[in-house]
Amino acid sequence: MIMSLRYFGPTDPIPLKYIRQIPGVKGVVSTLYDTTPGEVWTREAIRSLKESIEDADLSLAGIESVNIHDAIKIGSPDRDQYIENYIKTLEALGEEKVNLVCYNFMPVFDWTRTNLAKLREDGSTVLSYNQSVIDTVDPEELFDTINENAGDLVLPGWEPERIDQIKHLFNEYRAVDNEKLFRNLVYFLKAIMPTCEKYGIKMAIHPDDPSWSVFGLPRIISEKTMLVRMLEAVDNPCNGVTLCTGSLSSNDKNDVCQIIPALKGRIYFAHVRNIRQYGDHNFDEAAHLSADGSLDMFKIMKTLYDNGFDGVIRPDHGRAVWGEGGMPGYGLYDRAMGACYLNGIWESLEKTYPR
Ligand code: DNO
Repeated sequence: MIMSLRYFGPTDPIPLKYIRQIPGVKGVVSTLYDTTPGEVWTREAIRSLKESIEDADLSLAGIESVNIHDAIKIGSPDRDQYIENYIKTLEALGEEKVNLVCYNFMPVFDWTRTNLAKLREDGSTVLSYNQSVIDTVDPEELFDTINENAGDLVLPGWEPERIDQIKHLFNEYRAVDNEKLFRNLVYFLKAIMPTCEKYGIKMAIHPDDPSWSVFGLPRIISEKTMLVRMLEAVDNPCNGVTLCTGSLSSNDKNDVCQIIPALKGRIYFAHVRNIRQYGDHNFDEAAHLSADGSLDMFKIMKTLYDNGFDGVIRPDHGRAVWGEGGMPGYGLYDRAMGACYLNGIWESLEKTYPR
């Protein structure tokens, strides 16, 4: 298991040297933040990212994310060109010996929240989702609110320049239902598998967050059946999953500890965080500790351990604590506490159940 942290590149308020000081954190996952979906990555840019990380005595444990152009998700006539570009990016990553790629297949939006700083009883703030807000707001308004609350920071998945495309994208997705989106995912995966096999690149799809349709858009990677269907449709070891406990558990009908065994051997990356589920389609994020939220983190880690998980793992969104500002969900302190907590659980598992 490789414990890592997400790193937002040279403009990340959390420098690599701080990440290096978290006990047991060996690597980071990152991406080329100055590229847009569909662009071909150069070997030089990848190498420079990798070297900057290695200079800090950490490893580039994987890419989160190489984002997928909407033409591929929609299945537009120009999708083959974008798939070709994606393949070229994979080749460049493979040549630079980067072999874990996280991506998602969510239309238009990546993760969605309605509040980036909900005040908790302990004085910290967390990201939260309230369905009644989504039901009354239009997507453009949400986009503006998210960006206003992000201050000077650019939230991944919510890049301000995307606002101009939103209306157009909603029109394009009108003809795409869940089945079509699924077929487009399979088409994409089949096309990239030979390159992944050549370089030993593991693709790890990130589940939809939250795990239901927002604004009427199709969403397919939201529960066990669909994850399994996706793995079976392209039954290749290079086609795998990012197990995101918080995203899947946004729907309280998803039991992560039942999902893990169904994906056995194909979980290459894990985002492990806790959430507080309440009511239908509402949740707040939480500290990683089991007692702080609705999830049994020990049971989740044990289920990963028992099912032979040996991939890259990272704590996920944290609370904003101790006066820390910065990127919502991605401050240093609570994620560092999360990493230590998860490492502690893992150590006790290794010592109690040597394998
Ligand atoms: C949010 C993250 C997501 C994730 C992408 C993967 O904080 O978990 O943005 O990186 O969905 O492609």
